[in-house]
Amino acid sequence: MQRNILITGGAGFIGSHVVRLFVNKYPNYQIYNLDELTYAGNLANLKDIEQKPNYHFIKADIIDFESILNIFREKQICGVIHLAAESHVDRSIKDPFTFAKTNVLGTLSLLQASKICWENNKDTRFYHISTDEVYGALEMNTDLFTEETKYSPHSPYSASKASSDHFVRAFYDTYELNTVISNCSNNYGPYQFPEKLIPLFINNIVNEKPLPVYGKGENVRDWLFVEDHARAIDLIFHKGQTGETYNIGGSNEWKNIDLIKELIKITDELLHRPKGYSEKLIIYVTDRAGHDLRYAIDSTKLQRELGWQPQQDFQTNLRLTVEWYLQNSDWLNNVTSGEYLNYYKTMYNEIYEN
Ligand code: NAD
Ligand code: TDX
Repeated sequence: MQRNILITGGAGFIGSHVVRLFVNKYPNYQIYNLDELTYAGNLANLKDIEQKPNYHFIKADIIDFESILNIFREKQICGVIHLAAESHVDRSIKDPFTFAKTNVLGTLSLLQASKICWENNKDTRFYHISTDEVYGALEMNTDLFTEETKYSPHSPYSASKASSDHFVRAFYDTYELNTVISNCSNNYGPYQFPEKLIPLFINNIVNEKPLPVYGKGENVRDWLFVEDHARAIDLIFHKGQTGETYNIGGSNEWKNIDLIKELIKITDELLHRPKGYSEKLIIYVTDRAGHDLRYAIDSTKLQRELGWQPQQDFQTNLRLTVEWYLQNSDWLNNVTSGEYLNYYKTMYNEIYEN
């Protein structure tokens, strides 16, 4: 059956993996990648599939409701996988308005267009991609986030994502829109913008730049390989129950400082540097404001109901990720020039001034 699917944010990190999976796996679907190409959007992430006949790119801003409505009508969109967002916590602390606009108003604009266009069509689905950060922070060695955990966002980023989740549920409750939501833990893998911990630190190790650890490096994150997230998204889009929420996580908790030492070990080895050579680059900097102590996801529901399991182990995928960044220095150099450099010089003035 032909389906016209809109994937928002498909030029970003996770979105590009989802677009690639859908374009390759479902040749009978028309995949429309809608992306505004902000600093985080990069069409180079999709070079290998851009010529495929079922792939189409649309440059548009999700906040622009009239344009979104026209696109829905013109392309006869019947499914949405919504990933477009401002996604970096540190940026949200500096500029919360952009996060409210994109993440809240942008999501509302897509929901409203779906509601208007899908009134007489039952074969539709609005899938909203969210984050574990909406649940707040966990204490060390205690519970995990389940789908029943109360929302308690702390950063402007997580508050904006929580708000967008509430709008999605409101459209299900009020208009019976066919919605589904997933909340995922920290992703890592190829094509991640190097402002996030893993690609930033790989890049800095390569260039022998400081590795700024926030606070004492004691915070814990649950890391999931991006392709495992993309496969979960495929399953949930096709088989998830309407109105439901699914947590996605790696069951793979790492204290930041332990993960950083592991990254140093792998990267130094691949660069043929002496063991522990780059540990001298670690510097402890002022903690992130409102820094959540620990995230950890219970994904039992997704495993039990839809049969999802992460593939391969963390060590294999982390090594594969480091190798990818080392082999794709052009990609890394392109995204770490211009606006990015200015941003980092302002963020870490004292660190990067030399
Ligand atoms: P990203 O920042 O790499 O990509 C976001 C994409 O959205 C970019 O291509 C950007 O150009 C696009 N975009 C931004 N504003 C837009 C607008 N107004 N209109 C159209 N396009 C716009 O993000 P990511 O890390 O790939 O995250 C994707 C989604 O997954 C987000 O919704 C994020 O909240 C969620 N998520 C991310 C993680 C993670 O670890 N990265 C974990 C859980 C959930
Ligand atoms: O320079 C750094 N130093 C540092 O110690 C950076 C960039 C991060 N950190 C710490 C902060 C976090 O405890 O590393 C951890 C991971 O940081 P990020 O990569 O910024 O991710 P996080 O804040 O945990 O949020 C991520 O996971 C959930 C994504 O950015 C979100 O989009 C996603 O929703």
